[in-house]
Parts: sequence; structure tokens; C-alpha cells
Amino acid sequence: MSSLFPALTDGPGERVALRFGPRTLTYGELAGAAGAVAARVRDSGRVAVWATPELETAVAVAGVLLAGAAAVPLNPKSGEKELAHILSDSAPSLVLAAPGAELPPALAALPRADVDAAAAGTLPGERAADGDPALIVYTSGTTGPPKGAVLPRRALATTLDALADAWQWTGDDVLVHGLPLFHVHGLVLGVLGPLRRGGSVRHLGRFSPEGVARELNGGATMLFGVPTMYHRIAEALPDDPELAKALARARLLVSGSAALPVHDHERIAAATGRRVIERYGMTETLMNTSVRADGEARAGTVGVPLPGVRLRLVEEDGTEITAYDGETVGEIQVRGPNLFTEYLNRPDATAAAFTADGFFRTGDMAVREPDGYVRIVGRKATDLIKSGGYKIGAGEIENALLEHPAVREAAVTGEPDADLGERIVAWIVPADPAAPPRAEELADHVARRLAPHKRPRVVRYLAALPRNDMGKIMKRALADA
Ligand code: MCA
Ligand code: AMP
Repeated sequence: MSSLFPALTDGPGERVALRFGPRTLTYGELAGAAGAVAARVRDSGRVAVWATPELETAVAVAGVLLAGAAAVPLNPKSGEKELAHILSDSAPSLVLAAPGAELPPALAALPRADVDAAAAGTLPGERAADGDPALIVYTSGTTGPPKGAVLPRRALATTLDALADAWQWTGDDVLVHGLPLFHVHGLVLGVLGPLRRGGSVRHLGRFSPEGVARELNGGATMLFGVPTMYHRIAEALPDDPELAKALARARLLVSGSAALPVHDHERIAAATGRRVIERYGMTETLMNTSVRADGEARAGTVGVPLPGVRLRLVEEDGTEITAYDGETVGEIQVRGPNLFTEYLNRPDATAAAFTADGFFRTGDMAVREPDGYVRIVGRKATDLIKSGGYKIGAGEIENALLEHPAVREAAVTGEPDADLGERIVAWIVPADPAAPPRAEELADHVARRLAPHKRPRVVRYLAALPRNDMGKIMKRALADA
């Protein structure tokens, strides 16, 4: 196996690799700190990482990968039910955390190792194979608890190298972002990406348009964000000349994880003269398509398939659509070395996700324009909600709501939201119509059980849920109920 991070051994050791607020690590220092983690986790199999937006998370994941083990990034805001599921499903042998991080009781049974960012360990020789698991990232489905997508080392390497080709991404680039570090976007693209190129990442700790302006005006060259972040930038631009200047001087502005509305594209272009480019990916597939740095940035499209990715559109019955007419809609299916290998402990779900000829069924619906640009027009499953760039399964929230004693029936839908893309709406039949549970109480309940980003933003009360003759909830009828 070739090295995932050649710059750790071959690059200039004094170059800055990571910057989180006032704290930085050069490649030389990162080699020492990650080397120490690698020595600690060698032969540990799966290693949980308490993925706070701090330097230690990046060091921990790099160390686990250098050791040839697999990292399971944990959302530090995961609620008790979600965390218990992820821990029992992935069965990590220890948890890595930043010194001082307070871990919840669910993790008390696991050995804990604190990451020492100042350690001077030695880099191990990499002995893992391309197909060995590198990351297990939990992702929501329409029903049931999140599934662990097993991402092999090969997928990380190929997706990052394909993006380097599409974006002319080099070791001279300095990336800025404020994305969470327990999902593919922030962790794989946002941290492992710069490290694989031998470049730098500056993490904001928490996203803000001011932080973006400061870093882009201070030498950063690229910005990654979800549409909600670009929406907030577009809102701030009219009153913030520093922000407009910062975006104008960036080499590349990239949006992904959900569709960036054309209105936000246009507002940013009008205020800065720069076009945001979109790329399309998924936890299971890493990146599939992108607008190229040397291509035309066309609002509302996600560009062309990345090198090595085979992408096809298919009809409901699996027939391939050959038209490049901008109007024939089909499901996107992809194949390539960028794909995950399986859902952990879920052979049934893994089998259902692939076609007989090895293509992954994304569930995303799209058309192809005459020049090959892919335009995503929707999603097959209405029970998957994208809010703030997070994928959230309606069934998971419904199950959590039904555990609340004041809830008799629950249905969850997504409705359009200018800031979040979609907001989560809970439709509740109270156990006692005279004393319905308060909306905040239900939001807190879901935040505590699952995660704060899964909490309903709106609660609507009904006497009964609309059902068909089979007793199935008719979600499309909810808005008229
Ligand atoms: C609010 N909070 C609560 C509650 N209400 N906490 C507990 N109980 C409650 N009832 C807290 C939150 O924890 C948070 O805390 C703060 O209040 C605000 O939360 P929230 O409303 O969620 O924040 P927001 O302002 O709506 O967040 C917008 C955001 C965020 C920053 C854009 O949605 C975000 O980071 N999205 C990125 C998602 C992402 O990376 N997706 C990639 C997956 P505190 O103040 O402490 O934060 S997709 C992917 O990886 C694929 C491969 C791809 O293509 O990229
Ligand atoms: P996740 O499972 O959280 O990794 O989210 C993957 C999903 O995000 C995809 O299946 C798409 O529905 C959506 N997605 C990612 N990037 C884009 C994009 N640029 N435009 C539209 N949807 C996107």
C-alpha cells in the first residue's frame, strides 16, 4: 500500500499542516503527534474518535490511519440512543479524545487515550492494504438507526486524488472551513484532503462569515461549505465589504452535501464576481462528480463524473438512460474505487444497495445535459431529509418521538427552508389532546436521544394522522390535514 500521507515523510517538515484557532502543527510536528497515536492504537482494530472541532481530532484520525487501523468518528453532540447504537454496532477497542474532553457515560466502559498534540512519536511503516477499512462513518437511512459505511483506504486515496485533478488542488493551497469532523465532508475532504496534498487546513472551530473573511483575506485559497453556510455568506455580503473582498480573492469556493439554490449562487456572484462550484458526493461513495476548476461553473449543476467514477442514470426498471437531453430523469448509479465496501453488520442493507453489476444505487434523481453536466432534480425517498447539509432519516426521529410518553402517534417530514434547505417538521397526535407536549420539550427530547441537528424545528398537532386503507401514513396528505 502506498502511503496515504506522503507529505508526512517526504515533505518540508516546517510547513504548517493544521491550524485550529491559535494552535498550529507543522508536518514535522504532526508526524510526531500522529506517530505517537499510531504506536498506541497499533493492532487495535476499530478505534473511536471523539470528533470535537479541535486539532486533536485531526491528529487522532491521521494516527489511526497511519497505524493501519480504522477510525470511527463520533459526533460529540450525539444523544444517548444514537451513541449507544454506534458503540454497540462498531465495537471499538478504545476511544481517542482531546485532553480535558468530557465523555458521556456511554463511553465509560471503553479504555480512553488522550491525544497529545505535542508528542514526538515515530512514524510507523504503513502496512495496511488498499482494501482495508480506514473509516466507519455513520449515516442515516429512511428507517431504523444509522448504518456504518465502511470506507476502505483505497476510497480515500482515489477520491482525494480525483478532486486534486478536478480542482487543480496542490500543496500550495490553504483550505478554510468550519465543518463538523464526524462526516465525510469536513473530515475526509476538509482534513485528510489537505494532508494528502501536503497543504494546510485552517479550521474555524465554528463556522461564521467573519471567520471565513478573516482567513481568506489572510492567505487561505479555498473554502468548503454546505449550502447553509453559503446562504449565510450571501445574506451577510451586502453589509460586509471585507467578506466580498475575501471571496473575490479565493482560488476556489466549493459547496456540497446538498443543493445550493440558484438564488444564493447568483447573489454571491453579483457581490464578488466569483462563482461557487458544486460537487456531488455521498458518505457511501465519497465524491462522484464536480464542476472542474477549468470548467464552466453553471449554477444548479454538480458538474461531470470525476476521474475513475462510472456514473449512469437508470429508469425505475433498471434500464440505462442514454439521453443527454437535460430532461430525461433517472436514478444516479455509480461504480468505482471511491465506493464503500459494506454497511457494517448489515449484509442485507449492503446487498440491497448494489445492483448485480456492482453499481451503487444512490437514490438521487438527475438529468444529464448535452455536455455531460449532471443536474440533480430530487431524491427517490421522501423520508430522507437534508437539513443544514446533514442527512436525517424521518423514521429515526419518529421512533424517538414515539418514546415520549405524551406522544401517541408521530410522523416526520421535511419542508423547504431558506437557511437549512429543509427543516424538520414533526406531526404529533398527543396522548392526551387536552395536554399536548410543548414543542421545545419534544425538540429537547430528540436532541438528547439522537442529536441536536435532528430535532424538529416545527411541531404541528393533529387529532389523527391521515392513513390509507392499509393503515399506512400518507405523508403527502399531511400538509392538508
Ligand atoms: C439547539 N441546540 C441544542 C438544542 N437546540 N442542543 C441541545 N438541545 C436542543 N434542543 C444547540 C446545537 O447543538 C448547537 O450548539 C446550537 O444550538 C445551534 O444548533 P443548530 O441549530 O443545529 O445550528 P445551525 O445554526 O442550524 O447549524 C447550521 C450549520 C450546521 C452550521 C450549517 O447545520 C452544520 O454544521 N452543517 C454541516 C453538516 C455537514 O457537514 N454535512 C456533511 C454530511 P453549538 O452552538 O454548541 O454548536 S454530507 C457528506 O459528508 C457528503 C459526503 C457530502 O456530499 O458532503
Ligand atoms: P450523506 O449521505 O449525508 O453523505 O449525503 C449524501 C447526499 O447529499 C446525496 O445522496 C445527495 O442527495 C446530497 N448531495 C451531496 N452533494 C450534493 C450537491 N452538490 N447537490 C445536491 N445534493 C447533494
